[in-house]
Amino acid sequence: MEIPADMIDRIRGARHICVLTGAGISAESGVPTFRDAQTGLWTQYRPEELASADAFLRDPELVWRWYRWRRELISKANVNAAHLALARLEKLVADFTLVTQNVDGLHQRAGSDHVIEFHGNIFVNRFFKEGAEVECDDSEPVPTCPDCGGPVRPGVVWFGETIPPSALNAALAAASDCDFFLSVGTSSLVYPAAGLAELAQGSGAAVAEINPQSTDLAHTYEFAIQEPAGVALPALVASMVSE
Ligand code: BJW
Repeated sequence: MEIPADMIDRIRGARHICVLTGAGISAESGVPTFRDAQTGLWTQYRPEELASADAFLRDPELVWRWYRWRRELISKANVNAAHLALARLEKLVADFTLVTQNVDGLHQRAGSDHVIEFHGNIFVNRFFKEGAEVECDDSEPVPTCPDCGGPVRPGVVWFGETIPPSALNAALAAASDCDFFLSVGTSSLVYPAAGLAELAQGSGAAVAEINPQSTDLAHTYEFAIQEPAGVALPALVASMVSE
């Protein structure tokens, strides 16, 4: 596939590129997205019914079963061509910021050095009440703190919870400073992440989306590439390095 020449010109001329990724970038690694149909055991649940403090209080064993299933799936997944292309892009551009909504750590495994984890990391454990990180045996149905016995939860950001301030501030600063913003593999339905593109655009950046299904916001962007990330991102990087 070919990336539009005017998009490549904008990227080549950019001083600071900010990329936002969502679950779609890991789809080609076999990690299910949230709003495409859930697979296997979890078809009967919507993410909103599992990814919230209310869901955890209602049925912590169920929520832990979901996270344990996903941890295992992610541990066995391999990085794909899209993750690798972004790791390469980081090295080609002087000022580059990668913000991911994903909790799977696949960007880091692909070699991206600076990743802002907007929604946390699935392999971290935290106290349910205070949120501090904790080491514990997480094979129990509902893991507990070895010292105080309090319940432990996965270190991710659920609906109704605030984004970790350092991640939020770094992402807001990058979106308002960049001159090219690229949104990859996200439905752009979940805020505040979905507002970053608008913030960038309002600050003068050109915005592009890569997604095989056009999103509701695509018509507001300068460029929309309806291709899988594993096809479009390697093509984009190849165009950048070719004369
Ligand atoms: C491909 C592909 C391929 C497929 N290549 N692409 C403003 C307006 C309205 C509501 C709100 C608002 N501000 C806040 C809210 C509330 C809420 C929210 O946004 N709700 C909406 C659903 C309406 N937001 C929050 O609660 C956030 N907190 C917050 O705002 O705090 C302030 C506050 C606190 C208290 C009170 C009030 C305000 C927190 C949001 C946390 C989201 N957490 C989750 C779970 C993380 C943990 C876990 O992994 O279990 O994050 S939900 C889930 O959605 C996950 C994702 O990161 C996030 C986004 O999903 P994503 O990545 O876009 O995936 P999908 O599945 O939606 O889309 C995949 C896309 O890939 C599709 O488009 C495919 O086409 C595409 N695709 N194959 C490229 N090969």
